Amino acid sequence: MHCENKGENITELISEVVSHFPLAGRLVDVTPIVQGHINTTYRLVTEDENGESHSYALQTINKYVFKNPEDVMENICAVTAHLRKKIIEAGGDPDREALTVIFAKDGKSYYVDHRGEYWRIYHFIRGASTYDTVQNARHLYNAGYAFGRFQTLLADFPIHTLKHTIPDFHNTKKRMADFFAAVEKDECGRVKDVLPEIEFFRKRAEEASRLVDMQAMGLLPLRVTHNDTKYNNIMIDDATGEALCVIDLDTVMPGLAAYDYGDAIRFAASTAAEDETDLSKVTVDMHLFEQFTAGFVGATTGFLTKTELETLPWGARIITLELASRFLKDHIEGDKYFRIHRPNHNLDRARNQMKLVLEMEKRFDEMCAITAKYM
Ligand code: GN1
Ligand code: MG
Repeated sequence: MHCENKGENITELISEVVSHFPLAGRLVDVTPIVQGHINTTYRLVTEDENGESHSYALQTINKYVFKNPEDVMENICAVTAHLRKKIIEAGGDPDREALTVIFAKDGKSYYVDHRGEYWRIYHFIRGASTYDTVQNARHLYNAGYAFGRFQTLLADFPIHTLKHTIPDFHNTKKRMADFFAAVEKDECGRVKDVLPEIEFFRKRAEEASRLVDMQAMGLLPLRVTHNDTKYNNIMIDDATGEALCVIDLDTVMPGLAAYDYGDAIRFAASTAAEDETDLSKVTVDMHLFEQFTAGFVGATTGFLTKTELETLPWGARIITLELASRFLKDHIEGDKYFRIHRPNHNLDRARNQMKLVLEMEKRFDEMCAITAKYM
């Protein structure tokens, strides 16, 4: 979805979309929120007749990525309802600790505009912020705890009812096969320029299957996982620094606990941004690694099995390898999936993540020792 590209007046379009939702008062402000590589988000502010303002998050669902937006919303509605119940039972504040979907006036959890684009609205959680980089180590402990708690709260969710909104999303075995298929096809003639990078994946193709194979053998269970545990998908309370709420629930699906853990490590414990091109800056910050691990393991103890906990460091290594391959695949295919902001952006991201894999390989014993310490 990129309505700006279609030459339409976005303000008019948003007013039209918003008129289908029962928001409090009239729309007074729309601000785009630039974050994430997939969906487009706006913060809406309305003012009611008493002069009080209300905030909402308006999003389009990217249909290239999510082929069936209705399934995405079905999962999100079910999961947020479950979280809400659990948070109330635990004496928490469900309006701040979980996302709240605003249903459209026709009772649906989304609105489809005249071009067939899907829109949804959440309450905007006030007094909390998301961050692209870690401000202090304690925040990361809290984030680890929040992502761990997310899985724990969903432990009794009927997992079989979840729709696979992106089939095989973290099937790292299939991801590797898809990557090599794209190399074979070479639809943009870019393969000749990335031969050493491709070799990197050939060497590691087998280890990418490690956890998927363990799951197939019955050694690892499927959990209700978030599947996109980037640090900026956690809202941190401005007042307390607590990780308040897990957001971006589009990819909630059955998955492996180790990949939720690992994807968060990949993003938050890296010493550089995901697209940093000075690769000498990219390594794992072991202090942040430990903080996140302590929080995550603390929140999941008694719930995750011993084998699951033992596979956490592999989760970090393999999910980083997966993402490196996805970025390079998208570069090879002409940048159709991840939004880019400059030429070769996906290639830069791929090289960055490959460097991070190398760093994790070097520090793997240390990563395992730290994880073991908290088990
Ligand atoms: C995408 O759009 P965003 O940032 O929430 C992607 C994740 C990647 C991430 C890499 C549905 O997430 O899998 O890890 O980019 N989401 C999807 O930054 O593919
Ligand atoms: Mg996402």
